[in-house]
Amino acid sequence: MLSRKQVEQYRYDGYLFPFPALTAAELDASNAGLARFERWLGKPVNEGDFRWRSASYVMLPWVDALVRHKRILDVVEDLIGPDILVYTATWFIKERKSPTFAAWHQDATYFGLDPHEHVTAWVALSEADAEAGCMEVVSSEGRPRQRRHAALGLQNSINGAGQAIVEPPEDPGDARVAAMMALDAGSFSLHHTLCRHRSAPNRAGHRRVGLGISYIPAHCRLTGTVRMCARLVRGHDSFGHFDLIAPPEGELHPAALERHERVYRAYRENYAEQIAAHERAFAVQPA
Ligand SMILES: O=C(O)CCC(=O)C(=O)O
Repeated sequence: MLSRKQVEQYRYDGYLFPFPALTAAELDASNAGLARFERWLGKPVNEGDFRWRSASYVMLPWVDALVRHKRILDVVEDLIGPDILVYTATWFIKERKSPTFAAWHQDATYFGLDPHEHVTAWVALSEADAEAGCMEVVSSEGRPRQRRHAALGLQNSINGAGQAIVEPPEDPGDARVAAMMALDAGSFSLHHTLCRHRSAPNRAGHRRVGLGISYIPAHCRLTGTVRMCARLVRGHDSFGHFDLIAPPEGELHPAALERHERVYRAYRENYAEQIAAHERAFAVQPA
């Protein structure tokens, strides 16, 4: 459970860390699960089609267990309330000594969720320190706001669209040194959907593995036209803004794989729609 001070800190900064979550046995089981998944794929998740980085709780029971982990949900509940959906979960993997990085960005940009209450729990399945290219964050200083982005398709970007904030910094906070969200394996950090974050290449001798789980309260809805799926992981959904998905029937079970394809397609459709919506919202108005 979070203290009042921690909740206030999160509301002010837009991030909070570190929190221990997985036992050594859970961590081993998760890494063994990831190795099985990569054997099935025939390649590292991060080198395969982007679909395999997305929403793997739909087809892998051990990831479903991770997104429902009590220690994670207890903390998330203190921030967004008792009725919790998983909107998506993404593998963020950087091979040892690799140039993979993330440019400064905000998760809210291409998600289209309203209100801005989405929180990401970034769960480390390996050590993720500064050398390994852990996440860096800048405090929102109590004034979070959506910044202008462009989907630049940056080379070596860990984010699908290679998106980056493209507006110039305008306040002293922007120039301040970012906090390094270093994590031990098995622990997690939290960042708000409007928190600016980035990460540097992995200079360490080990693979950096993280799963970013996107949690939203059940009252959140999508602003676009795409009907999306979500997994109810705690409480009740009395809003019906999403199609709730069933737990996987088994590891890579055909029915779960079919469902995953539907979930992923809707995710991509919404994402593309939101890129266009963001560009319209920030378009310079003719004089
Ligand atoms: O894992 C990283 O380095 C970046 C992660 C990220 O952008 C996110 O969790 O939203």
